[in-house]
Formats: sequence, C-alpha cells, structure tokens
Amino acid sequence: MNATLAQPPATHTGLRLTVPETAAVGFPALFSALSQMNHYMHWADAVKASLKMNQKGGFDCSGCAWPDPDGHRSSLGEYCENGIKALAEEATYLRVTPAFFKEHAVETLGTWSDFELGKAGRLTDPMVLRPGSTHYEPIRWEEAYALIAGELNALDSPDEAAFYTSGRTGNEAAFLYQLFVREFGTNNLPDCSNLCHESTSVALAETLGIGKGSVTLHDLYDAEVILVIGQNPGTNHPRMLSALEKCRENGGKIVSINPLPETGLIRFVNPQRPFKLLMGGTELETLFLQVRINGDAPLLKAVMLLLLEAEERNPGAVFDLDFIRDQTTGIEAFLADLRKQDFAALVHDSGVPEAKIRELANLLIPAQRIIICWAMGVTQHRNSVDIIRDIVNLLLLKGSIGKPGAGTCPVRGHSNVQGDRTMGIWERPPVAFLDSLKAVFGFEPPRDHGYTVTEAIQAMHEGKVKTLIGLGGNFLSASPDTEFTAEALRRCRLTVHISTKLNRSHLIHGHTALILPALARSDRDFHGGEEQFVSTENSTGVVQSSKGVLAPPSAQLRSEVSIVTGIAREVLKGRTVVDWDQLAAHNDHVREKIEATIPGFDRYNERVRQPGGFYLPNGARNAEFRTKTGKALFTIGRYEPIRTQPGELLMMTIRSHDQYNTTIYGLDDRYRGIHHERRVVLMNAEDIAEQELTAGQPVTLFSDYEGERREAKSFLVVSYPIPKGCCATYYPETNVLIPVWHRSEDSKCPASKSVLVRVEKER
Ligand SMILES: Nc1nc2c(c(=O)[nH]1)N[C@H]1C(S)=C(S)[C@@H](COP(=O)(O)OP(=O)(O)OC[C@H]3O[C@@H](n4cnc5c(=O)[nH]c(N)nc54)[C@H](O)[C@@H]3O)O[C@H]1N2
Ligand SMILES: Nc1nc2c(c(=O)[nH]1)N[C@H]1C(S)=C(S)[C@@H](COP(=O)(O)OP(=O)(O)OC[C@H]3O[C@@H](n4cnc5c(=O)[nH]c(N)nc54)[C@H](O)[C@@H]3O)O[C@H]1N2
Ligand SMILES: [Mo]
Repeated sequence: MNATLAQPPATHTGLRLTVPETAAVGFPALFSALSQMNHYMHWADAVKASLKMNQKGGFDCSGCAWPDPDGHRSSLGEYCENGIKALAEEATYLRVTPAFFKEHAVETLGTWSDFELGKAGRLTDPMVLRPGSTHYEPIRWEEAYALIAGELNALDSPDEAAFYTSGRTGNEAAFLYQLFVREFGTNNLPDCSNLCHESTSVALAETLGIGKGSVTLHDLYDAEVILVIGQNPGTNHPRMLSALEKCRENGGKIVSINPLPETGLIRFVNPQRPFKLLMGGTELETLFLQVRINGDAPLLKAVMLLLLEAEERNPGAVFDLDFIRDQTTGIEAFLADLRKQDFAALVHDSGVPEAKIRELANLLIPAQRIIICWAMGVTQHRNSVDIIRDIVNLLLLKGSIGKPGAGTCPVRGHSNVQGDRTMGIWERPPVAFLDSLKAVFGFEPPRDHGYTVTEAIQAMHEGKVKTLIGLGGNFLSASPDTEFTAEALRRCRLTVHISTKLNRSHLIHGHTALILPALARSDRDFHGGEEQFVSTENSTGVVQSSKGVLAPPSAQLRSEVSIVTGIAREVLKGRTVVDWDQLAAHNDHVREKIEATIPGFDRYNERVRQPGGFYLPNGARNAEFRTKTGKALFTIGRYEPIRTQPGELLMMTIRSHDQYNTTIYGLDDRYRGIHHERRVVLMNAEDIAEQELTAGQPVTLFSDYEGERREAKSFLVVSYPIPKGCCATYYPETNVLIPVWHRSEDSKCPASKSVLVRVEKER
C-alpha cells in the first residue's frame, strides 16, 4: 500500500488580511487577470485565445456555465477575470513530461500542495504506474487501452466498474462515453453533478417536470425581483453581474440571501462600460438577508406565511389564482402545512431579523415577474431537495414560472455539466432514454440504477467496485471524506484518469494507475482531415459549438472523443454493435447519433453551426409541465433545524476567489480581504471571544459524527462578518471532515455546506 498523502500538506503560506472589498470587478480584476496570463502563457497565445473566448464560432470558456448573450457580444471580450485564470491555467506553457515523472516519485509529489501540482503544467504523455512502482512511466496509447480492456473484461460483472465524469467534457465525448459504458453493461456513471446541483435536478424534475432551470438571459433583464440564494456570482459566475446590472437599470430589485455579505453582489464595476467604470459602478443589491447557514427553509416559509397573510387580507391581489387553478396541483395540502408553521420560530431559525423578512415579503407582494437564482449554498445540505421544493412553491404562488421575466435559475457550475446530463451521463437514466438507445443502436442497455459518487466510494471501499475511470475531474479531492475516499481508491485494481492537468487523484491510486492526457477546450483538434469542434450546453439550455484555437501542448495528446472511442473499441472488441471507427472519424457522425437518440437535437449539425447555437426545448419555460399529473406540483418542503451544541459550529466549505474547484489558481481571496493563505477558518467575533481564541490563532478543526473523529490541522482563525454559530472554510482542505454518508437522502449530494465542527487550540 502506498503512503502518499491524500491531503495537501498542512503548512501556512503567510496570512495577510485587508478590509473586504465593497465593489467587484473593475481595474483590480483586470490587473489580476492580466498578471495570470503574463505569468503562465505565451503572449501570442494569450492574445489569440482571448479574442476567441466565448465569441460566436470561438471556444466556450471552460470556467462556468453562465450563458453568453444571444445577440451582440462585446468585442472587449465576453469573459471575466476568472475565465482568464481558467484559460491561463489550461493554456500554460509549462509541461509535465515523462522526464518530470522520472524525476519525482509519486510519494514525493504527494507532499506538494494542490497549488504546486497544478502549476507544474500540462500533461503531455500517457503514463502508467505499475503495481509496486514508485514512479509513473510512459506507456503507448494502444497498450494503455489494452490494459484497461484486460481489467474491465476480467471483472465478474460490469457493475464492478465505475465511470466518473466531470462537467467540462463536451457533448460528443459524453454521449460516446455513456454509450460505451452502457454497452459494456452498467449504469455506474457517477458525475460531478452528484456533488453539485443533484438536489436541483431531483426537486425540479419532481415539481416542474424538467431538472433544469427555466429562464433565459433575457428573462433576467426583465425581472422585477431576482433572489440570489446561496451563490457567490462575483467569484464563481462573474458575467452574471452584467445581467444583474441590466435588471437593476430596468428597475428590478436584487435580493441576496447569504450568510456572507459577498462583494460581487454589493456593487459591480463593469469593465465593458468605461463611463460606469469611472463613476464607480452600479449598486446591485437592494436587500441583503444574512441567513444562518441552512436557514433558508425557515426563511422561505416565513416569507410565504407573510404572502399568505396579505393574500387573505386581499384575495387575488398577491397569489396568481388563475395560474394556480389552471396550471398546478397540490395547493391545499401545501397551504395546510404552511398554516401549521410557527412564524416566530421560523424567524428565529432563519437568523434574519423579522423586519428584513417583512421587507422581502413587501417586495414580492406586488411583483409578478420573479426569478430565483441559486447555487451550492442551497444544494449542498441534507435537506436541499426540500429547500428547492419551497423555492418552487414560492414561484408557483406568484405564478412566476413559464412566462417572460420569471422562473427558476439554478446556476450551474462546470461549463458543460448540464450538457453531460442531457447526453445521458446519469446513474439513474430515464426509461425513455434507454429505450431510445436500444432503438438507435440495437443493444439492450442495463436497466438497474448505478452508483452516485458517494455510493461509488462506499462500493470501492467494500470491494464491490474494482476499477474507476475518470473522464476529467479530480475524484479524490472533490469528494467528501478525503481519507476514506483515498482508501477506497487504493483498494481498486485499476484507476484511470483522462486529464489535462496533474492532480491529487493521480497520486492516490489503485494497484495499477493510468494517466491519459487529453486535449483541452482551447486546444485545436485536427482529425478526419478537418478541424473539429465540440458542443456544450450552458445553464439556460443553449447548445453551441466550441472550437479550440491554440496548438496542443504535445503531439501525443488525444481528444476526449478519440480516447473514449479508443477504449470502447478495445474493451468491446468482437461483441460491439456500434461502429466506433466511424464515430471516431468525425464529430459530425457523433452528432448524428445524438440527434437520433435525444429529443431536441433536430438538425443538430446544421443548427450548432449557426452563430450562437440553439435553445433546447424546455417545458417549464412555456408552462408545460411534464410531471406525473401534467401540472406543476406544490409539494411540502420538510424542515428540521440543525441545532448546535455549546462550542459547536455549523461549517460551510466554500470557494475562494482564486480557485476553480480543486484547481488552485492562487492563494488570495481578494474580495473577502484574505491574502496568501487558504488554511483559514472564518468565524464570528463573538464565537472567537466565547471560545477564548484570538484572531490569527492556529487551530485544529474536527468533526464528531457517530463518535468518529475526523480532523483537519493548522487553520488560522479569521474574524469575519458571518452569523454567530457558523463558520466557513475553503474546499477541498476541509473535505476530510465530511463523512461520506453525510448527504441528502433524496439526491445523495454531500452536505458540504452544513458540517458540524469544533475548534481546538493548537500549541
Ligand atoms: N472562479 C470559479 N468559478 C466557478 C467555480 C470555481 O471554483 N471558481 N466552480 C464552478 C462550480 S462547479 C460551481 S458548482 C459553481 C459554484 O458557485 P457557488 O455556489 O457560488 O460556490 P460556493 O463558493 O460553493 O458558494 C456558495 C455560496 O453560498 C453561500 N452559502 C453557504 N451556505 C449557505 C446556506 O446555507 N444558505 C445560503 N443562503 N447561502 C449559503 C456561501 O456564503 C457562498 O456565497 O461555480 C462554478 N464557477
Ligand atoms: N467540500 C466541498 N466539496 C465539493 C464542493 C464544495 O463546494 N465543497 N463542490 C463540489 C462541486 S460543485 C463540484 S462540481 C465538484 C468538482 O469536482 P471535479 O469536476 O471532479 O473537480 P475539478 O477540480 O473541477 O477537476 C479538475 C481536474 O479536471 C481536469 N480537467 C480540466 N479540464 C479538463 C478537460 O477539458 N478535459 C479533461 N479530460 N480533464 C480536464 C484536470 O486534470 C483538473 O485537475 O467538487 C465538489 N466538491
Ligand atoms: Mo459544481
């Protein structure tokens, strides 16, 4: 067994604090973005790539899934500081070559921080780590495929393998991957959605008949009120700020519901509008409700009670009674449950002053066009599906769905995570999808549901899954329960990662491990006598093409399409009914099969070539609800407050401004005023005093679930405006504290935003 460290080393890098910023973007963002490019990219590449990023006919930024404008796109660049950082990380001139792996033993690389691993550069060659070896060594592609085929075909059952996907994979590779996996014979297709918006997919499919959001970018401009719940767009979706600015200018109101006063929501200085830039930007937030962590369910219920009260005083003036009568079911049971709630207790549990909740209700009472945006602050709790049910209930009461300027806006993370799901990357595929696969390809796909990410980890730990293949991502560091997950990986016979950059999942491995280096979004992909493009789907269901523009970092790299077809051909040799050679020859062939299999992709090859792409059909957008009753469903969001014991804090694990998930761009969190250090715990000043700590003090954080102690050492206490009883740390450093089973029952999404911890002084 290898002793390589599963967690980044617990060393400090030199904390420096400043006052949190009060405006987002502007000149500092421009400066930060340029300095990243300057550090890691050749200038010619930087110029070429930045002119093509998010432009029609260019490539889709691999940062977030925020939509691009349908019409005019700014020539100054439809991207943001963090999109540039994503590009600089991907298109770096630094290389991780066979010589690099020869020089550094796997165990030694384990002592590097995640920041250092990422900065080593782009992977250039397929590499293998053979049983008992200390170093990765080069392997030929065909030999790597044969090795995978040998392992997979030796399993007792196809269900002994799991096939992970991260959300950067384009539609074409994702479709082929699930096709291969299902012909191989399993639905074990866990993906990063399982750790991310899974609660959204479950709740929206149940209530509105589609697991995706309903709004377009234009709806955001036209809304009267936008609620932004549990989301930090200034860092994670900076281009969303332009949409919020437009909404403000049209007279709309923006409400942020968050335990932290996030800078991006306070004031936005739009770099594409020089006049506004000089004037100090636009005030975005109308109202800030500082909820307690996990206080959203009681808050939403309290608001809906106030709406009900106003409606009863003045029937028909608050609720959209026609909409409720014609388009929904379940209102009676929902209202009966709402009436049973104790307003004072709800207010107390939310952590928000009653006056603020009344202010929010007063904004909502006259409004007819409401949009609710949400992200990880909503989806990563044990009761997340219930919170989203109440989000939907609120919109339904107001008839704010299925019409312009209104609807659901779950803001997706990875740039193609939504598209991957559309392509069938799903451990619980709908029956209609499987029937369609069968009709188009002529094999019988497996019907039993597969494992989600945390279930796959448990199965690997128990020896039920013996091979893990990852199409992108960083399975180890993205998952909860780092040490448990590491052990699960070590017990595998084979772990394979199709990757662009080095990460910790390459270092914590099965008996044999493979790294297969892939082309990235910004790389040119020339095959079949032509330059190929892929396609992606953004958060609003627009599918468009993405074509890289830079020379690939090594001639050895293959596209994800090529790698997936290469593996499939070898594994299914002699028993496949799919013409993999034809699919590998040109991405148009893959799109033809997608069109034949999945509704909404008519004339795919033609429409994806249109500038700006096309919208996929979306029932909820047109008030057509494909639920079991054919109507939108009012449901009951259950809720039980999380009570902390004395000395206990409820911790959320969040992103700094300088990271992309497990990829660490830098050590600063500029907007929050935290510099050059990631091992910090943000605490309320009163908690610091009560626990007799001081700011800057080193502490160990530990959790104690079912009597099992999990700890994370060497965190520095930072006093921060966060509600009392709550604390915040950066992911992935504290994933070690989250038990693998600490997740939503309904969606299996880890409860990474509500972790009970304690703080212990060090030294
Ligand atoms: N630059 C950059 N962009 C990214 C990413 C990145 O890492 N870096 N990641 C991408 C991915 S995969 C995703 S999913 C998204 C993530 O985007 P976000 O969801 O914005 O990411 P988090 O940092 O997890 O932020 C969660 C927010 O929810 C708040 N919050 C936490 N708990 C609660 C709660 O109980 N209630 C409420 N109301 N709020 C709460 C936190 O204070 C924080 O503001 O961003 C995507 N875009
Ligand atoms: N505690 C805690 N845990 C969390 C979260 C949290 O908020 N708190 N957030 C969760 C969320 S929302 C998500 S989405 C997951 C993220 O989980 P993942 O998607 O698994 O993680 P990433 O860090 O995005 O993966 C980065 C790696 O992907 C590879 N990569 C990058 N681009 C490409 C590409 O174009 N092709 C290929 N083949 N590989 C590529 C690189 O090798 C890079 O090292 O983490 C989850 N984990
Ligand atoms: Mo995500």
